[in-house]
Amino acid sequence: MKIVPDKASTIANFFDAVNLGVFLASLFFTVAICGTMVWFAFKYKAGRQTQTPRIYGNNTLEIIWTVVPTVVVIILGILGVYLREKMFEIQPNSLTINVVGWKWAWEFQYPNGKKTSGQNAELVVPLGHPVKLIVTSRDVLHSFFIPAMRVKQDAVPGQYKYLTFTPTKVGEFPVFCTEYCGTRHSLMLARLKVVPEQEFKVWLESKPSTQVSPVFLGRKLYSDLGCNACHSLKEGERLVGPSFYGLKGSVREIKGQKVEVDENYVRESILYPNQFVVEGFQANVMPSYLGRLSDEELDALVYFVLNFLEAPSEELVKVSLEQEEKMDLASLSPVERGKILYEQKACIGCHSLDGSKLVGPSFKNLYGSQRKFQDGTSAIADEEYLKASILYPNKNIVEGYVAAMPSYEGQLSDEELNDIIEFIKAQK
Ligand code: HEC
Ligand code: HEC
Ligand SMILES: [Cu+2]
Repeated sequence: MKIVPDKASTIANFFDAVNLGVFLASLFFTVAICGTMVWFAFKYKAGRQTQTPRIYGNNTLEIIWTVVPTVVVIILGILGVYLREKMFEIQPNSLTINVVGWKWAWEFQYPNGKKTSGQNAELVVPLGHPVKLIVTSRDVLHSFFIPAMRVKQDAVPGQYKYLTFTPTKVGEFPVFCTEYCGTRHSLMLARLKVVPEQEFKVWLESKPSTQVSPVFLGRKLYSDLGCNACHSLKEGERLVGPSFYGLKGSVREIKGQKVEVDENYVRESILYPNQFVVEGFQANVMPSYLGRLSDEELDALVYFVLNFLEAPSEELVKVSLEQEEKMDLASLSPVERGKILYEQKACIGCHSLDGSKLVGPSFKNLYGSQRKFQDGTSAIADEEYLKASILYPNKNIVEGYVAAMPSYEGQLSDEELNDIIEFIKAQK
């Protein structure tokens, strides 16, 4: 029987040393205190002649038994804090793997989309390479525990938590859920498989073609949901919102507190954009995407926003190729072409087609309707009006909205403008 699990990560030895230190310190004081107690109980038993000496204070003793335990506890405390720092230290070249727990299995997703899941799912990692796990849950609290790596992290629905380790030993190690999560909790197992770097590469590349990488999906959502209308990917480019370039790891101030931008920050920004507003930008401009994304989509979008710079460029090329394919469709009707522009020019981010209010008014039944403006004037939404609204959006601000729409002057050809207007006219 093994008392201590395999030591298979860089922190394992140090972890065990600290653990042993705590254990020995506890053992020493337990024996010293209980031993003295038992010894005195015998020595000064009732009926015996020996009497306890009368001691009226002993400064030397008092100092020793105050100072020694204090020093021991402080040393253990410092070692513990240092160990904790080590456990969550993120190396810049880490392999990032998403870990999702649900009743009752773990799922692992790699940057290229490869996924393993189900009972006894395999978490394959390369030997000697730092690994960062982003842990979350789809239902209740779980806890992700790899004894051989000496790391453990809660999996909390709606939050991203981290775990890092660097494996130092090839082999298979058990993974547990250590938070009671329902009847089949004890079967919520997985296996960590540490393999040589080369073998890992081969394994990672052998993926069924249907799997979509989070970067690819995230990049697609970034366009499809119209984030690109307001957020650039270029350094320092300011649109309606801040650029995503360099967002990862930068510091934002929320309610007077400095927080580092991480997965949780981005997730909150997408679901509750008005909870904290970036300095120098307008509030109430970004629409909430709460309820508009599946869990997988949200994970992918968050991943993309933070990691697109490090993403394999072929993934990004694949997206633009797919979009070009869509474009190569001269045979389409103006309304169909207009729909593509509606998506590509990011009108979709601010204007719905089903009557619901996003950042801007819905296009449903817009054509031919009476429009009221902030300054009290009004107009009928004819073709001229639509054209002016797209080219000079701030001339008339529709009642109940803010001036958030960018001008498309010079960004659309006459033909494209015409197609979009035809598309808007068709929204009945
Ligand atoms: C209508 C314009 C608009 C759209 C569309 C939009 N955003 Fe925003 N976004 C903003 C503005 C303005 C801010 C800054 C003010 C704030 O924090 O609310 C912002 C802030 C953010 C932030 C915080 C950025 C930082 O620098 O701290 C993130 C992350 C973000 N948006 C992600 C997204 C994603 C992802 C999408 C698409 C699903 C999206 N946004 C769509 C306007 C938009
Ligand atoms: C960043 C968000 C945003 C984007 C992107 C955007 N719009 Fe708008 N749009 C608005 C807002 C807000 C209004 C209402 C305020 C105003 O009139 O300027 C508006 C108003 C309009 C109106 C007038 C609507 C009415 O009810 O009278 C039209 C037409 C329009 N937009 C077309 C477009 C088209 C076409 C695109 C894409 C090429 C587009 N918009 C992209 C935010 C946006
Ligand atoms: Cu569990």
